[in-house]
Amino acid sequence: MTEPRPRPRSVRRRLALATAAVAAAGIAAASALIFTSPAQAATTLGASAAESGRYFGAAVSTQYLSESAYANTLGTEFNSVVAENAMKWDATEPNPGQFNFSGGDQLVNWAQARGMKVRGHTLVWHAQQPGWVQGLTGQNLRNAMNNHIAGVANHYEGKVFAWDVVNEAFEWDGSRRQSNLQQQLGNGWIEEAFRAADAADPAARLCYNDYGTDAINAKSTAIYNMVRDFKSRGVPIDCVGFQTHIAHNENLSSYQANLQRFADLGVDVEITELDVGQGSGQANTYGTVTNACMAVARCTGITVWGVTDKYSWRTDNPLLFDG
Ligand code: G2I
Repeated sequence: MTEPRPRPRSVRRRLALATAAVAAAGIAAASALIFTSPAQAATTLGASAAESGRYFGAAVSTQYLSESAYANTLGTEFNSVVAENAMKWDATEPNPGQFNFSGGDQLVNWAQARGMKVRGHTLVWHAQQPGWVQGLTGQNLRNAMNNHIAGVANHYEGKVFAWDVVNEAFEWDGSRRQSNLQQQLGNGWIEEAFRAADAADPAARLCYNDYGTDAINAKSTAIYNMVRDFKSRGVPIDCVGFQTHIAHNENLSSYQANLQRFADLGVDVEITELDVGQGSGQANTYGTVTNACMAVARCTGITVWGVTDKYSWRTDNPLLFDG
């Protein structure tokens, strides 16, 4: 990742973005709770989401928790967090069987002290694998995957409400990504990962998480078919995460219908990594995504992929806040 660079920004634009998301959440909540007086309407993202039992979270890099502006915005506006990197395989198991939970624990403690929920991200992914995993083959990789899931999910049992058990296992055309996991373990590896996670933490919500699934398209349909198959065979899956890394002018005409068709399979849906590129319509796009979640009863919450543009993985100012 390149060094974050300072960029000039408009405070007014920031306020407009956050207000669009709060307004979208508040309007839907108010129509459900007709006794909510305007004077008592929530003014933060987290409190607005909580009015309908949802969460509004942010991805967090623990190294920035010591910055007061970052920590204040995070603690004030959001009621859920996810580790941007600290709970991934390379961070949590740098050497075989030697776990390091320092970053993840720091975030969990910070969140718990403030009554915030914690999402878990991510148990199994083709990226950010430690070097020792990348060269494993066959049964050795299978054992490593299952041991990793058990070690991490056991450690965080009772502390995270949901896990992204498997991340980004499909290609745009709906085929399986030809990762080391797919090539070494075959088609059954995703199911195996969910069963291992269920054994390690039976109470956590177990999610499949991916990007490019913001419409009814070949990729989302392949994932839909997998989830339908899992539900029909009793494979323990509880939720699907829609990352929603999108452009300011993204075509979202089937976004809500797509969420709804997954919900109709009997899983929760979550917006897990929302960010929207800067440009005309950016605030409206945040509003459209928020309204879609509010309109789907099983859409349990929204997470934006970072607190401030200053530390975003993208360079097109995609987040709700800055310094
Ligand atoms: O790529 C955006 C997201 C797509 N979905 C899965 C997410 O887990 C992913 O997050 C990003 C993080 O935002 C980045 O911060 O995942 C990247 C890695 O694939 C993260 O970047 C990495 C850099 O590549 C490393 O060089 C760096 O050491 O962050 C690491 C920690 O700062």
